[in-house]
Amino acid sequence: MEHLKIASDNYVAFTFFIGTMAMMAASVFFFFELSTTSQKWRTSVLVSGLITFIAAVHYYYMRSYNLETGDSPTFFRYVDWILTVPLMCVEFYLITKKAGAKIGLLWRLIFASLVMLVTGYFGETIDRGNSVLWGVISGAAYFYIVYLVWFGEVANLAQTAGVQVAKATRVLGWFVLVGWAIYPLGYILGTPGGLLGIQLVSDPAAASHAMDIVYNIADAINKIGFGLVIYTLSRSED
Ligand SMILES: *C/C=C(C)/C=C/C=C(C)/C=C/C1=C(C)CCCC1(C)C
Repeated sequence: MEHLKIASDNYVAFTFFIGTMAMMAASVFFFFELSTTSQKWRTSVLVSGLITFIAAVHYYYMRSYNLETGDSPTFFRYVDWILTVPLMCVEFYLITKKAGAKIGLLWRLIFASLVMLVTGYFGETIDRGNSVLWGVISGAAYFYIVYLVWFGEVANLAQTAGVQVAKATRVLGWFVLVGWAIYPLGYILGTPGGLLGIQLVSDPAAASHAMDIVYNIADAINKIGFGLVIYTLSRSED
């Protein structure tokens, strides 16, 4: 097989490569730190490591898929998200559990995240002609998660779970509000519906490249950043 080289102006392949490395390094870090993590936070830090590890495996695959075909690995991107985003919901449940979080809250968060991702997948692949409609439904599910974390049950429980949990939940809330909002931006750049029918990038290849770069940057920020907030919490006093 021909040896594939990343061209110096191939930012898509480059961000897939950096993403793979970053997710691998973060996983090694979280897993190794487990041995010095107190019992109370061990599951939370383990889940942080699982999130970046699952992403590392997908990124390893997506990196070579993209390099060999030049295409966007949309299917595996969504497989990754469908596994990792619910695990981020698990993190919210785990840190508020001691304050009385019920399993129903976890299921609601997971259900909303699945609606958000499945409708996004429809808009990107199966029914691209209606990408605005699917994007709006996905956005509604996204705002429901934002609501739960900022004003709903997660926020209320975090208030009674101690200063450190409240602080961590607030920072994670910023990740959900700002870090996760990068994804709809990638979707708007990459789908034909664009933003309410306005196509921002008209060349289809350039649009799909823009989308991949935005998603790759967002994944690194959100998965590793989220994990580090949990890690910091595990090193706090309460
Ligand atoms: C590690 C992966 C994460 C945190 C992925 C998060 C993905 C989203 C928040 C995606 C959201 C979308 C919308 C809100 C509307 C358009 C379609 C999506 C799926 C890109």
